[in-house]
Amino acid sequence: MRKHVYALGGAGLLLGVSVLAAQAQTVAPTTPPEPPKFDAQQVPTFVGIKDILEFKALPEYREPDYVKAFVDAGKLPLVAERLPKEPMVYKTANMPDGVGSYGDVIRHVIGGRPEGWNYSAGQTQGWGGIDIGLSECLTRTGPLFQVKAEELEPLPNLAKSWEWSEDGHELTMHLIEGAKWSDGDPFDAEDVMFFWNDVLIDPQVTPLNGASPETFGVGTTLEQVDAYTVKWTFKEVRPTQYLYSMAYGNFCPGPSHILKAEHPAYKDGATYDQFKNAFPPEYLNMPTMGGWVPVEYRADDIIVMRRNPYYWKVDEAGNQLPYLDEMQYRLSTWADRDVQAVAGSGDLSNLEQPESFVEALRRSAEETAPARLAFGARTISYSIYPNLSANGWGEPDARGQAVRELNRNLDFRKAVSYALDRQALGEALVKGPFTSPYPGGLMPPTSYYDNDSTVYYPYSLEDAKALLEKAGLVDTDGNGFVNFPADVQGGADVEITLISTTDYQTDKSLAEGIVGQMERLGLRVISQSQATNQRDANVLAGKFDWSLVRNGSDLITVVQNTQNLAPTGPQISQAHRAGTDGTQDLLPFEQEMVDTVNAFVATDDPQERIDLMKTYQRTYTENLYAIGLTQYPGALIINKRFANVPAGTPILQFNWAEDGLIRERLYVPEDKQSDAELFPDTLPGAPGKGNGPIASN
Ligand code: BQZ
Repeated sequence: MRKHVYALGGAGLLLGVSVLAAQAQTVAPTTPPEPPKFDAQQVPTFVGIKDILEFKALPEYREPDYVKAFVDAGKLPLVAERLPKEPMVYKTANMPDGVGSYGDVIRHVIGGRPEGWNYSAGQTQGWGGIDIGLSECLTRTGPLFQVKAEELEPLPNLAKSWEWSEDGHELTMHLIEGAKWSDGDPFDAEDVMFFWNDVLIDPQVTPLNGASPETFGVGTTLEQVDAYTVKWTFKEVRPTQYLYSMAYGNFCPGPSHILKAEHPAYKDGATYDQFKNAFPPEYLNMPTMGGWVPVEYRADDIIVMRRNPYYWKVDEAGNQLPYLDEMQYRLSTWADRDVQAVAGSGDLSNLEQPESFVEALRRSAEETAPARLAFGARTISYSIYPNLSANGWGEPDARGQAVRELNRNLDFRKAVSYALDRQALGEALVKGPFTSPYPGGLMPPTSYYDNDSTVYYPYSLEDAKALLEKAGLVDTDGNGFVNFPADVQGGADVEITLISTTDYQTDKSLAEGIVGQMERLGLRVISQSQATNQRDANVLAGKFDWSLVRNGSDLITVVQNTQNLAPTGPQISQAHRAGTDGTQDLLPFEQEMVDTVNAFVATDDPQERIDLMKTYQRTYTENLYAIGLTQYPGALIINKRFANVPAGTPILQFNWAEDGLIRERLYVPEDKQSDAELFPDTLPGAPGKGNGPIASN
């Protein structure tokens, strides 16, 4: 494919550059417009890490009566033997309603569909809190929204403590001792080393959420010291940043005693595809370190989970958690999740689709409303990510390659940004003070956000058209859409595909809005809307021109998934991964973003980190690494019968509310408990296809 430099190549073109293009921009970039006032309805009670939990042995432990029946029937060891030497103990003072009572079910509704239980090999369980609940990780960050800024650091979890070596290159981590998987098999360093060696390091395996070795720093190593101790060695000095990366979604080890048996490195003749698909949804009682275990799966209908009798967390009274006996996931749509939550037939929803705001607000304001609804800060945002790879990522055809070259042209990206009427895009979702134009980059809720370092290209179709021409695109056949130069694609109309998911009305509305606004600019954009699992697979494989993305916690917090803030490794960025030769053809501004993010990870100096993020924000928004669209607050909807709901739980910050809520501490007072459990008084049975829950007798 012959490389083409638009503005400069082909004499004819220069002549084609009209006076319009040559004239200076009429509307200069500014700082972002002031968002409409919208106060979060609840603020967290800020505490220190030590106020939330600790690890210690207690004089005695308790369990639900029906679980005791399993012990009496000889089907389970004593509760004290099922717990680790020092369980995690949640502090009562941090539990809004204190020590809870056992019983009842929480009924989730989700829009995803489980591919299987092999999180380590990249299968989704359907999102909506399933994978979060099943995947306990080395550290935990979801609940950090309630931690004082000056004490902010990841919570211990499977790793209960750690210490740095003198020179700051080694981090020794102590795992909980004597904990078991939900089938009773011991959890230990073997599980952690299997995840490191046979999942992360193994190039043929990528866990869900896409962690790679570089997620923990280029050149980082991990070794086992003993059964409950592992040691990290980093190139950087004291990169505390990586402790956040060890939380959900990146370092959540699976049950090696089950996974190893199917892994090609240990099972002769097995393929990686067979390994990935070895645990389909019909395979039940899949061992987990989480609070609940899947015991029933009915396709397109429901997943039911029952409490994990070996769960390694307790309250200060010694009650083994969780309090809730059952967890259900109705397999429906994300929009239905909102409807069922406000109606009371579902129990929880992250109200994240503005199209549902007005009805949800109206219904939950009624006296008789079964659920309470609380808006948080503006942490939901959408952006267009142009595919910036020109060296083969996703094996683009000639048209695709030509679009990649355009995407890599700043004038082109500016033209697209100027042509976006972000106010209109937001108002098309919902009227009122919810949405606000979003330039891209870091979002205001993070303390690292600096408005003066944020470049915003205001809506100006005139400037957009001038820049499009400056990028060498003119409507040569007069059909209203610009064409490639004559020697590219034979001067055909430029056609750009915008990939998005069909699973959210918001994504559909925004995609339609973008297509319409680009048509006004004279740019033909074709919407390619796919089911999430398919969309995710295509995006990971680089098979897209533009991708419509709901941004994650990295741009909200900076400290969570920091490595995702720039293409810091070959398999990290969602817009620019390695090409066919394994290298990344980063543009100069991308390299500057990578260097800035790596410098941020490598320093503990608070002021230096603030300054680095100012540089990051300016480089990102000035060069339009991604093109921001709109931002708005989400609201947590939860049934009023639940207690211990932390005030001000955001639907998304360090992680989704399904993590932030600490669901193992949620309970329903006995007098409010429902009879909605589907498998009362049962526990998970043995792992296996077609198995299910078991009774004590
Ligand atoms: C929350 C979340 C919990 C993934 C998913 C889904 C995937 C993405 C994102 C959200 C769903 C819910 O989001 O929308 O409210 O419950 O699950 O995991 O959008 O398609 O790949 O990143 O988290």
